[in-house]
Amino acid sequence: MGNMNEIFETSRKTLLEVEQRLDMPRREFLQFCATLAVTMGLPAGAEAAVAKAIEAAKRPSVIWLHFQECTGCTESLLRAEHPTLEKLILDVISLDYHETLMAAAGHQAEAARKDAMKANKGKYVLVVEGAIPTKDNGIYCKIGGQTAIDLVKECAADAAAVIAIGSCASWGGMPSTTPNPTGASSVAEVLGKPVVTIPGCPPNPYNFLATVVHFLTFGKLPEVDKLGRPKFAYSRLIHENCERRAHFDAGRFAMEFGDAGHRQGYCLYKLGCKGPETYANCPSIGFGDAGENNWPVGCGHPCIGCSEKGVGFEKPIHQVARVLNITPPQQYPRIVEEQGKAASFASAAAVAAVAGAAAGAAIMLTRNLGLSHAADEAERARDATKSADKAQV
Ligand code: FSX
Ligand code: SF4
Ligand code: F3S
Repeated sequence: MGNMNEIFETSRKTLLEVEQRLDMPRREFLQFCATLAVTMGLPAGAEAAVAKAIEAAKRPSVIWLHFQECTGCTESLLRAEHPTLEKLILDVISLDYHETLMAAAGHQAEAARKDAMKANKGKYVLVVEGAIPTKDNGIYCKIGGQTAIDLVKECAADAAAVIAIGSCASWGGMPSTTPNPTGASSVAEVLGKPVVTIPGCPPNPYNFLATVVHFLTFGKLPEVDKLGRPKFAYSRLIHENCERRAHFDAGRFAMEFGDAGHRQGYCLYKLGCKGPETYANCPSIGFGDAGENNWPVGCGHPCIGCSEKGVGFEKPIHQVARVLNITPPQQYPRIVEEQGKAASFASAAAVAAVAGAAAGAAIMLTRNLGLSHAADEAERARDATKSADKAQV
């Protein structure tokens, strides 16, 4: 019991200190830690470890480079409310070089970068925002007389971790789209080694914060997939967690912007939504702390697949998405398995008509019924993922 009291006393004391340091009520601080722990997919109770790591205030030095981009990634971070970037700068990380936010300019700024790199050799985190132009020896982006290629190589050499933030740095993004006149490339391509990527245009600030806090809490970066994306944020298709998914399954689609279906919040698949082939947690965590449904589809716009190489900025908005992962709801009749043959368009249409579904439902239902054999489904999903991966390499 004595031991428990001691623990409570210590944590009360540190929380009080944090309250003063962050100028943030402790309830809000603990909520922030819990939100980050949930974003990282950590088990219940992990918020205590997160809080402890932040309380300890071992601020890692962060060098943040900007190349070919719109600065939307930084802008989106500025919109994170818990805590504000200002608090982040002052407390969670030590942002020693950031061209947009630092007061220094010119030689002073470059000196700050070199000093921070020297003082924190092997320990600093390098964050890269924007693609790197590689054509014509990289002359299309120079900072302080150095090309982006040289800068990223120089800064990565002694970094403890490299994080590519945004689609531009992760896979080339918007600047790399055809005809890619500057040879815009990703950080991993230029460094010739994998890095952690947080794609999205812009990416969700919580995914960045959670990645940094994971580094603080566990001393290592989170587990990633083969594209370098933290699994906690990019292991699910948007389509799997979309609040409009029930409409997709029932065949209720918006056919035009502003039509009755659109106004009633129907699925945006036929307006070109790329949620079925885009991996990201946008529907689960939303953007900008502005309340429920604050993400593209939630606001009535189809997902353009901004985080997914080969989809975002490549596929026309009017083109319907490949449905990578078909998971029909429980209540779907397993007609194919029971009858041993594929359902006809007429029978599917009849089911749709009986259910009183909209015209589009018949087509979707036929597609789904035609795929409802589990083995077929699995095979198609595997093939689709394989070709998607090929397209991404
Ligand atoms: Fe790219 Fe970030 Fe898109 Fe913009 O800078 S990911 S263009 S949001 O800002 O790099
Ligand atoms: Fe949501 Fe788009 Fe999937 Fe429809 S197609 S359920 S809008 S992610
Ligand atoms: Fe981008 Fe689609 Fe999310 S457009 S922000 S990946 S919903």
